[in-house]
Amino acid sequence: MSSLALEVESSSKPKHRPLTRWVDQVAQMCKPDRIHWCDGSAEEYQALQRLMTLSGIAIPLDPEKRPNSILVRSDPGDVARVEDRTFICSRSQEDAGPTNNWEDPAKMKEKLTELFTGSMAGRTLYVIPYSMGPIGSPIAKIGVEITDSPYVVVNMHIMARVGTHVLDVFGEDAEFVRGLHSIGAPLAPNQQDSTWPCNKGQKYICHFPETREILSYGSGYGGNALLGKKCHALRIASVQARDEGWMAEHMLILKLTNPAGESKYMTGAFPSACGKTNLAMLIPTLPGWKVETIGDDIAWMKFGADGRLYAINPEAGFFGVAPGTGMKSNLNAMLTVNKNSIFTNCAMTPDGDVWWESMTEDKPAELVDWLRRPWTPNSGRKAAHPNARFTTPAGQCPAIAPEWEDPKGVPIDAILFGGRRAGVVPLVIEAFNWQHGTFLGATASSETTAATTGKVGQLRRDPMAMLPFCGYHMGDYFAHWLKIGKHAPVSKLPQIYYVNWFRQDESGKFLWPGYGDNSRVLKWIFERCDGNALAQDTPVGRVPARGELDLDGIHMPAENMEKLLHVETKDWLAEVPLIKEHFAKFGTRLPEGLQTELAALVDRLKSDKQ
Ligand code: O2Y
Ligand code: MN
Repeated sequence: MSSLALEVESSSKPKHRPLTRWVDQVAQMCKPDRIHWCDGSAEEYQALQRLMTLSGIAIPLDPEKRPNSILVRSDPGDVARVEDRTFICSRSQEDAGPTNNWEDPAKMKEKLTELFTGSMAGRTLYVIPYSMGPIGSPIAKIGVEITDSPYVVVNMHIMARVGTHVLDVFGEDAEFVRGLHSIGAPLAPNQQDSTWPCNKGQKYICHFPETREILSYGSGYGGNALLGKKCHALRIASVQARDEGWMAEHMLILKLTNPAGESKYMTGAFPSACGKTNLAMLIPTLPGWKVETIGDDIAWMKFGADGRLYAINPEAGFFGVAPGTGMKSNLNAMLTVNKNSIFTNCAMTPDGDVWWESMTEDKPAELVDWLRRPWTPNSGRKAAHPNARFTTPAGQCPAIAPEWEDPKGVPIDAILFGGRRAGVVPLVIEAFNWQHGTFLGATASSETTAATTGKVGQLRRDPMAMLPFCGYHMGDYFAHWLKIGKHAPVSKLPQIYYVNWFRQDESGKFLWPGYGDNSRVLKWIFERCDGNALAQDTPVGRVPARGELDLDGIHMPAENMEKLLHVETKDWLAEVPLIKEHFAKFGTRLPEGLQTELAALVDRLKSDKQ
């Protein structure tokens, strides 16, 4: 691979002196064979795909079946984000808080300088100027990723706005987030490269929030390597948002339209494996209702001049989990990945297409699995890796909302939190107010699935689904949420909800049909926002009043509906010590407003019991 030069000439070097100086310094340290300034063009994308194909990293898929698409298989030791190797290197350890790994920034930089020195030998250093968010949007931010991985470049082409036109935003002196990434696998002269070079034993995903820097070493996979996504758009951006009075959240953004043609925008924060992408692309079963997608993973929200919160999707593509995505669970995602997509760690069919578990009802008779071994349904193992991914342009999604790239963003009416709970938590709860909603988000919990941790059914608190992504002390993050709630009149703030699609009956059967029927809950939320649906107070929040959830067209015995919305006082009282234990982690940085909410919950539960 080292002998293959890029076929495109790049004339994209900018006039931004701090940027060119930084690139020069990095090049001196990493010692690449070549430097390529990415221009973000289709020609560049094609040249890189060709390069990856010729060097054996990528397999082009059958152009009749999946035009302009490739399959890439990673090293089995580099298949997912590595939370235990992810660090927040703030000056003070206290500022990283109890939920992040911390290391002293000077020490970490010393360690990383050692590792980065010569790390790109034999390789090309790519400079990727990118914008998170539509170029020119007042909510968007710019960054530059330097990487030695062509796989990262093609993924960034899809996931962010990349290239020469972004440099206009840089001008001569704009501030930007600096991200340096190396797979940590220098090549000696004439050394044969592997098809997924990486450094399994030395992974470091490091964030320097005060200086807005990211240093990522050793992994070429997903969130570890595509630095615009989790590293910039969540961990660094959450700090920028705190400092500048806006919000960077791990949330989908959807547009819901009723049969009268009126629309509302909602965001939703759910931990991994709770179907965020599916909800963002949902096809309602309710006649006349429509969901359109703005984003499936990250929302940046800022107050507009009218006092409302406006959200943009900072990303330009979807990096979705493939297994479990099929015509029933997510038709829109399946149609999105029909072309111009990158598939990672999926299985391959004999006729040059990709396959993963639950993609089709019937399993193919034979495949090559993600580890390149022959596979049949009798092999007794999965054909695709459980964290296999598709990278695909958001604009290709049939459900994409026409305004998804509107630079001013979309005004948010409702914020949803959620998790996977077999018991205790009702199908939907409306918060009494912003502070109570913040409490619901801060105490959000989910039972783990095999896909998340390997252990099934363990309760994990994942506040606002930000546990792995908050770039600072989570107690301060809660305080920031409360501060946001004081910034605007109550009437302008989004309403906050907590949903749980996963409640089960005594025999372990799901009580709620899920999928497109989740639109019934969205409809209730929509109508609540307009004051057109009724709710009933419970100690934990407001639930739909009897008969207010539209169940037309589904078979839902009344007793099941009762069970779905039931608030069992003794079960909630049993949650209280767990919440206390969770809150205790944040020590003195836990804002008083959340203690007040916990005390109020206990009072309401106790008076309910009497
Ligand atoms: O394993 C990875 O590197 C991907 S993680 C990811 C990708 C897309 C959207 N969300 C996530 C996540 O972990 O929340
Ligand atoms: Mn995510």
